[in-house]
Amino acid sequence: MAICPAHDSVGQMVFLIFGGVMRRILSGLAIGFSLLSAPAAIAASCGNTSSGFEAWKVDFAKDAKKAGVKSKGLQALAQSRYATSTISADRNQKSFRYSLDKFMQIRGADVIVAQGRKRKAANPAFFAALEKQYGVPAGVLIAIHGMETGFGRFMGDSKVVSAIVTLAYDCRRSEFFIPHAIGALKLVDQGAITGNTLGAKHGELGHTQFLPGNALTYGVDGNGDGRVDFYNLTDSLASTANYLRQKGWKKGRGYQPGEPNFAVLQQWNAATVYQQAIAIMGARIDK
Ligand SMILES: [Ca+2]
Repeated sequence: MAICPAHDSVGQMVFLIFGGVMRRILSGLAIGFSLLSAPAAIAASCGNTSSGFEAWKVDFAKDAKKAGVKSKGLQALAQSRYATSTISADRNQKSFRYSLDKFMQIRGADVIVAQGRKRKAANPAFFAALEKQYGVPAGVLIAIHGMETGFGRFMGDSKVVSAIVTLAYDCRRSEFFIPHAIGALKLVDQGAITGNTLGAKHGELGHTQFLPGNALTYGVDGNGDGRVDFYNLTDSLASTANYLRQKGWKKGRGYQPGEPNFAVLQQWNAATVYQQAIAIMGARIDK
C-alpha cells in the first residue's frame, strides 16, 4: 500500500503529515480482511471524481445491506456527501523524515508530558481502574490521548460518514476503506454515531481517533450508560485500552523498545518515531 511507511537503517522513517492515520490504516488491515471475507461481495466500482459518487452509493448500499448494515446506516449512506476536503487532504499528504528528537519536539512532547501528569494526578482512580481492567498503564493512554487530539481539543471537523464513504468510493485505497465505511454505517445503526458526527479527515473518531472499523471492533462502553461514545473520555480511553489489550498487551510488563508491550504499541501506529515517542512520554508521565 502506497501509504505504508518506509523504514531506514537508522531508525528514522518517513511519516505522513496526518500523523496518526498510518496506525489506523495498518491496524485496520486485520478487520479489513475479516469484513471483506464476509458473504457480501463488494461489486460497486470506484471513481476518482465526484461525478460517479451518487450512482456508486446506490450500488454500495446493496453491498452494505448484504454486509449487515440496517436502515439507519443505509439512510446515513444515502445522505452522505462527496467529501471534497477529505479527498484533497488525501491527495496532498506529504511525507517527512524526522529524527525521534525532532518528532517529539514538533509534536510538543514536553507539553504533553506536563499536562499528562496533571491529568493523571487529577483522576488517579480512573486510570487505576483502566489499568486494573485492561492492564495498560495511565502514561501510555494519556500519551496517546495527548498525541492524537491534544487531550480532546482537536477531534476534527469532517463528517465521519461522508469522509469514510468517500474514501471507500475513491479508487486510491478503496479496498482498505470499504470495511471502515461498512463499520461507520454499523456504528450509525448502533447509535454510536450519526451522519453528522464529526471526526478527522479520514473519518477518525473521537478522543483517540479510531478509524470506524476499529471503533466498531474495539469500542467499549466504559462509563456504562449503554452507549459507546468515542467523544466521551471514559468510553474513548477504555476503548483505547481495550484495543491494546486485544492486540496482546501484557499486564505488568514493560513497553519500552525491546520489552514485550512495545510490539503492541507498534500496532497502534506504524511510525517508529511515534511508537518510541509514546513509550518515552508514557514512562515520563508515569514516573
Ligand atoms: Ca458510554
